[in-house]
Amino acid sequence: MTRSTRLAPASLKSKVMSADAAAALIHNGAVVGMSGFTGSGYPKAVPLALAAQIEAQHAAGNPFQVKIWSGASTGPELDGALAKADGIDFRLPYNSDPIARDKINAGEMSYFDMHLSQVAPMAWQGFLGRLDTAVVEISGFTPEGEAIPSSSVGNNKTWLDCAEKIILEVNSWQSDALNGMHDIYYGTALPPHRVPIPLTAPSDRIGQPHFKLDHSKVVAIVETEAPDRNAPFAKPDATAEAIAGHLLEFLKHEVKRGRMPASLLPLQSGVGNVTNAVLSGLLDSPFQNMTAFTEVIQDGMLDLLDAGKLRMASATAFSLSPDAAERFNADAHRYRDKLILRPQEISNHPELVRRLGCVAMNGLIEADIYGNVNSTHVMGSRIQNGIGGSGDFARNAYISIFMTPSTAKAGKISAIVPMASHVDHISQDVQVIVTEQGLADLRALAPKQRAALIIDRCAHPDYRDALRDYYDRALRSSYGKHSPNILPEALSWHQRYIDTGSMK
Ligand code: 0RQ
Repeated sequence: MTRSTRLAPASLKSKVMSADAAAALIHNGAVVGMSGFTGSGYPKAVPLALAAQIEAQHAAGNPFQVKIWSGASTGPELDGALAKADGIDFRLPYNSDPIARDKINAGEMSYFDMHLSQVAPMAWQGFLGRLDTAVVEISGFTPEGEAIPSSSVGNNKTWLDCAEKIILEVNSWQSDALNGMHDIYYGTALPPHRVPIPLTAPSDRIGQPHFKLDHSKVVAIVETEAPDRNAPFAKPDATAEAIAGHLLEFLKHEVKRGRMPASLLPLQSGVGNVTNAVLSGLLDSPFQNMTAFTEVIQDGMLDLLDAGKLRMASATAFSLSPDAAERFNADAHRYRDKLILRPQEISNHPELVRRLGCVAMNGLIEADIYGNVNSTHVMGSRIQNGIGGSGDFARNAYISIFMTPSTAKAGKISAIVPMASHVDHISQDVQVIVTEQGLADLRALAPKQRAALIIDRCAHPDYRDALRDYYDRALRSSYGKHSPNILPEALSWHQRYIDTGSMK
């Protein structure tokens, strides 16, 4: 791609303007579909300019807020700046921005947490309402006037198609080599017109490399040169390495038993340091020729590609540390044929996850002794991030694995609890739980067998006795003996922490 593809085509030249001028086209109460997924490909100039305008309006005593739809989390220039300006009154889906998180948990911002695969279909179905403006980062234009996607695809196809007007940010920081890496599928339809999605391997290309663009809807083009801002990953610590070690032993065992091929099945890896550590662990594993059908490409995936262990990866976005992003940009052409970025309704599509038989590996906040998993709510009420794509994958995977350190907050909280204070993944969607203590393979186990195994293998030794004592008393006194519980006590488990600062 030549530098000229960063420039707007002749028909759109008159729309090139400053971020301030573009932001002024967004009105109070507008519903804005922003690009962005896990810190990549989000617009970086217009949201900042919009936040400044909102602050000025508030200072003048005028109300001004917008509703934000995105792909998943974005960056501080978007969610952070707009939340700080008290500019968001509603947001969907996944959020990991700390300022927005605090506003949500203070009850000052409405937040609709959804399965990521369902956002685009629900927008088309009309359940989410009307989309006024799409603000989408792209990396350039084709000679035919289509838009070359950026470092994430997310819901951009849907925002560009649904919105009444479009603001584009053309970011020349993004690598030229992104051109041709994407696969934008235009075959989705609403029932009763849905047809099978013709993808049978993670490497299949079923769409086109660029976004169709209705030039008549484009009201502004803003040129930027700004990096995606992702947090660096922590170097795997002993806990993360122990979790990765247990998981790799399990995968080897599954191959030995003939339940998975030696190249494994397409991997899905969630966000966070622990999942990244598992990818690092795969570097030294015997598995070759692996593939990934996942949401995000993290540092660990690049390492696996570099080492020749991973044949290719399909995702919807990059989620790279600043160092890895520089590494990718400097050498992006090398990864061109090995990476495919797709709309999130395809990367996370339940039909495809089930067909391909993904190995889903996600983090959790707490799991109960029966294997119900809470991925989102600390103490049952404070949202951390959101369910993201974990539900899309966990329900439909060949095998659904959840992993976590056995304790949080420097050992003061057990991640294994009698009853999850909020449930995102019911026990039927949780086949394996791994902590640094060990791994519990819960397949084909009744609830009482699950409880014994999870306490023995996954709970931290400091909490095992308390959990066993609870479970034994529940077994004796509970109304039903299928999933024994003492409800008031189970539900007050976290209250004991709040009262005493410790479960012990
Ligand atoms: O809080 O930052 O204040 O210290 O939760 O926990 O241990 O850093 O773990 O980064 O792996 O995130 C479930 C949140 C885990 C993530 C979750 C506190 C802990 C810390 C983060 P601090 P860690 P991770 C595809 C998959 C849902 C989405 C998903 C997530 C903070 O994995 O968002 O899976 N998952 N998407 O201290 C109180 C506990 C706690 C706790 C952790 N039991 N009690 N606090 N914390 N456990 C990707 C996408 O969808 C985009």
